[in-house]
Amino acid sequence: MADPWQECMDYCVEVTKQAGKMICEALQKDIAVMQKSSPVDLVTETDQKVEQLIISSIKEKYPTHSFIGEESVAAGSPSLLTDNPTWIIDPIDGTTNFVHRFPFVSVSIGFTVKKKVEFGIVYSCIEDKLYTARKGKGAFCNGAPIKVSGQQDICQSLVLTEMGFKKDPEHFRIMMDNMKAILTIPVHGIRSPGSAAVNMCLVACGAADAYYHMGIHCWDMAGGAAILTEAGGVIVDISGGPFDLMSRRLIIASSRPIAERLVKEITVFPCGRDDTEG
Ligand code: 2AM
Ligand code: CA
Repeated sequence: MADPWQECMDYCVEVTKQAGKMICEALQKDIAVMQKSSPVDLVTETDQKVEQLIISSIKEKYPTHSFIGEESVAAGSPSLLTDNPTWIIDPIDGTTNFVHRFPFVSVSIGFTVKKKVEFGIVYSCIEDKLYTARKGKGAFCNGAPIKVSGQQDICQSLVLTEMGFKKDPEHFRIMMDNMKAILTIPVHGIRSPGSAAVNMCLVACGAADAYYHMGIHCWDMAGGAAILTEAGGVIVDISGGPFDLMSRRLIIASSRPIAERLVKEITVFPCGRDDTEG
């Protein structure tokens, strides 16, 4: 039987490439920066224009599908995941990197049907790396198959995380204590590339062995989740239970022992849900 979602994926690749081109062109010009929830939560005109381009292109072809886009949600659209085919879009993942021209800036799109991710596309556009994954068909970077490192030993691992926007003192303390606990296992190191979607792809291609984060959103995770899973990675909730796309938190790893060890080391702070806020 023909794959019903392959055509959507092929179209998504084309739209994502156009979006990446728009971002790279914007990087050549002055960037006007605006604030969202706090002085360190940034947005630019390019975030908004790229999301408009992606949503209008897809809507034209698939008018009955649903959309959850970072900038549309910021403007008041609901972020409820239903059984309807749904495109979950981050037009620029790594907006702070974009503003500083720090070279990890991505377009991330995940496509769900009945709340399950069917495919994911992440385009790290400055690096010109296009990551793609269709459920059951493997993960690829620029067309070449990728897989996780398979590392089992946490002491031999490189771990990714991000520092977050909210500077609630208690969250800040837990975030720092978590990093200290992980560094003293010890691990080889902790890195913060600044784009959740790129982080997931770095684990998917074996350049890092784990990534954990509390406070991100479904649009930061949806595309990367498909890529990581298809590359043979493990994805769990920060507490070790099943991963929940709307839960705003995750641990991913190259193997189950590494994921389980991180679950033990990490103290969880509340970060809300995407489907109950705003
Ligand atoms: P963004 O660039 O789309 O805003 C770096 O902090 C990474 O975490 C980026 O992928 C950033 O996405 C994402 N992120 C989104 N919301 C966040 C939040 N509330 N706290 C921390 N990181 C967040
Ligand atoms: Ca974004």
